[in-house]
Amino acid sequence: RFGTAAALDEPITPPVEVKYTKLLINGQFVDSASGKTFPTLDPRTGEVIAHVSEGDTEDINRAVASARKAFDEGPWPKMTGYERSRILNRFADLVDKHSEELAALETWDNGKPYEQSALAEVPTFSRLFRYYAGWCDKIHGLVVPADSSHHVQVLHEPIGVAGQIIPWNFPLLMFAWKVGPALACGNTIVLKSAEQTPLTALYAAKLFHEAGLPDGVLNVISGYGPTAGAALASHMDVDKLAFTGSTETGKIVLELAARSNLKPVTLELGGKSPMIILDDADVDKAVELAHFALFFNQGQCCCAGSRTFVHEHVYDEFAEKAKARALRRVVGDPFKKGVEQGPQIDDEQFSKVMRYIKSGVNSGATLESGGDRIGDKGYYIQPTIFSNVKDEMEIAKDEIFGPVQSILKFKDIDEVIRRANATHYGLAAGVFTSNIDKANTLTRALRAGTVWVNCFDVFDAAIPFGGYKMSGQGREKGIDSLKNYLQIKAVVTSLKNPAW
Ligand code: TXE
Repeated sequence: RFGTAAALDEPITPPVEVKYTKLLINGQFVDSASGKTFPTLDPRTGEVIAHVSEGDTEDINRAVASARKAFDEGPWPKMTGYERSRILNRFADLVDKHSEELAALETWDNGKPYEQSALAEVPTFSRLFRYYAGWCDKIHGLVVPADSSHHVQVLHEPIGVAGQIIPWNFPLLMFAWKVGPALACGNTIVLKSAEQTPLTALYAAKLFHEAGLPDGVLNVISGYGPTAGAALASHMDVDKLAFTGSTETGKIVLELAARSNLKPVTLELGGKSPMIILDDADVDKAVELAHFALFFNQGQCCCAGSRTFVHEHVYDEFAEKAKARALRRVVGDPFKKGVEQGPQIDDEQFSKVMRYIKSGVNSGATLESGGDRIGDKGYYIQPTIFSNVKDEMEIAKDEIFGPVQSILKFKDIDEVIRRANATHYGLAAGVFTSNIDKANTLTRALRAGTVWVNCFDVFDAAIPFGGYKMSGQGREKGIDSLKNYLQIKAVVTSLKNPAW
């Protein structure tokens, strides 16, 4: 079952070595001021991959000073857009050249299947930078009419030093969503990676310098949230903060930003996204899509379709087939070919997911499949399915962030709209139907930043992503992401001769 046993026998040796473990400040790899390091662990075994320099307040101060200098003295913000675009494109070329190493590091540090890293995430990573390279020389302001005799220009300027805090579930992609627009607009950056996955951010930043990025423009600090992360969020010389992570921590960083210098904050937070299967659905296809929507990336997606609402007419057939699909899911060493699911990221997330599985059982939901860990080391969890899930159960309300699918039954569209929207979250939603009118009703009624119709997790560079309600503020990717990194200046000039 779960195609696991052989895969878990002996961990495959990752085809890569760890080259960069220090902090990257002002173009140099340096030790942390305290000299401290922390271990980054292999989720397959819980063993140490490498010891990484542990940044704290003093390192954040050094990194911000370097980003400040690079912003104030240039050349980065003063370069032409075309020059900046060439560096971003050169970086994307280097990523493609080193794609296998990057993919292997990502999988080693995070536990996601190597095929996913190599075939989807690293190519998407370079694609995102090419997208933002395309924007560099197309960012411009406006001339607007005035009632009086004035010439009014609206200038779009880079906002300054951007602080960016990213999570561990998509270390490379979250790096791209943050760094891409900030650089395209001419800003400088201090990025704090997640403590669970510091390796690929350091590698990518090194490639950026090889591509010709001036020193100080992109500084990368590895370290913990309440220390390095909080120091960045509350820094008086950081002009803008972008954060992806839990809603709980999002509130903390927003408060730190407000209490320090009122820097504007974009937040991309948790979710409990509905995946709605209507009664006209081809059940086999719906099962596959809903399976992907939830189990992709070990269920560790902010937009995971974690409330699978199925119409009562197809409910029993769907639940039966969803169970069969979960039992076929191949779980194992993420470096092994054909593996669909690796381990959870760490002990904390593993325990959280196991706790929710217990909660599902105790609250009376029907455990259709899974429910246990796999093996006795690392953080592997069986693909788990609950049917007969009720809205008030914890597993239907909280973000589990693991391979646990909850299947709920509904009778009609008005009911499912009301129930799907009855959450503090509003990140994404999925709709599966062949009826265009029902699809249109749902896409407009659902209060979520993205609604996928007959698809899920489509993440092109140009598609904006972000949440309603407590799933966040602002949008990343697409044209909207640029607004996060621009300051708007109105220049009003008196016209000497209004007639002309
Ligand atoms: O998140 P945190 P964690 C959700 C998911 C998961 C839960 C907890 O439900 O189970 O959050 O995960 C930094 N000041 N998501 O604990 O704490 C931290 O170092 C400044 C959803 O990993 O939000 C890391 O870099 N920074 C999600 C980042 O915040 C702080 C992705 C995220 O960590 C900080 C990950 C502080 N006081 C988890 N405390 C998504 N939206 O995709 C922590 N950090």
